[in-house]
Amino acid sequence: MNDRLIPEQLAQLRERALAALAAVDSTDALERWRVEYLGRRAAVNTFLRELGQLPPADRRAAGQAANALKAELEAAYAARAQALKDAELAALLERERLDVTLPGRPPALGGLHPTTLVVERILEIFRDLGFRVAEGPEVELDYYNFEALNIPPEHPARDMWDTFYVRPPDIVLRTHTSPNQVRVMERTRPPVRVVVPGRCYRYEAQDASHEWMFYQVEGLAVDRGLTMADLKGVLTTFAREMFWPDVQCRFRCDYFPFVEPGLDMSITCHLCRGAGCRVCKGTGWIELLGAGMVHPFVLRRAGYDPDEVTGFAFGMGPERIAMVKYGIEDIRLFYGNDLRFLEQFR
Ligand code: FA5
Repeated sequence: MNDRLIPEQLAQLRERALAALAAVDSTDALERWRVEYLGRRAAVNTFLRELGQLPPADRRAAGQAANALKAELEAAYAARAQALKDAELAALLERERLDVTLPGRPPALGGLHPTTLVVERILEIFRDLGFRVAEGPEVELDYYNFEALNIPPEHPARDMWDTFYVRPPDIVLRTHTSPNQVRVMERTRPPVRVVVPGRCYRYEAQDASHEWMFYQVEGLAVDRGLTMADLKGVLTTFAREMFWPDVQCRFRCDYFPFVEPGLDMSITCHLCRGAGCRVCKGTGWIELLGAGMVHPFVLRRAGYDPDEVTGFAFGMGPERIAMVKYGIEDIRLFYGNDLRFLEQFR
């Protein structure tokens, strides 16, 4: 080793090492740098190991200079390592930074089902007319669904209601809400004014106006001296509240074993206002409900005296009412679970 060259060699080494360190941009590169400039075979360590080859007079100064350089490189290494760590942390924070001023993502809000909306409105109208709300079981006894309603076993009118049997022959899924006429009368004394909403089931094919599961709202009023005029008055008032004030109601004779006389009520078609269209099948009328004066047989079965009191009853389909109200042309949309349909009623 040429002693005069020593300071210059160390200075060059220093410059190279520091320049290389400045270019280090990752922990891997930093490790490679450490091995090259501070490792066992690094120039500065080789230099220190070979100090003994220098003339004794030069050794001390050369040793001090080399040690100083080594210390400087170690310090620079530590500083660079820290800087890299800081940069990594800063990048991480930047990636995970929360901008609290960003507009939030609104959660998807649910809404009430159109059937629920209509059932609630129906109940509200009848509450205002002095009716109270009751409920009854969906899994029903044949007795309440049929027999107590004047429909004995083998009666041909059973064909009007295709029935799901839960346990034949005596337990069924109710085919209508009418069993609640008897259930309510059994536990109340007249006067009675009650509406009963709920699901009904029928073993029948689906089409644009028929579902196998649908809702009904039953109505029942029993008191001294109730007549068909009361029935017509209540149902007409209901239709005016539910639809529009000048809605036309049409009552026609119909047959249900548990009423006498029996009738059905239609209203003018909402789409064509009576002119005739696809929805009303050209008739200008849409059938909404069945009704009638409670049959003396039913009153007697429930423990009432038909010579003392009379009553009227009705059963309406909320889906059919919703179809009129919202212009829905197919009942299968109600329980098809298509959000594009349901979201329109939010
Ligand atoms: C009845 O169910 C009688 N219990 C109604 C009644 C009550 C008459 C009290 C007299 C006294 P009906 O089967 O017609 O009658 O049904 C009544 C209403 O329920 C229909 O007008 C219709 O709006 C609705 N409905 C009946 N079947 C279905 C069905 N498959 N899908 C959707 N709605 C239906």
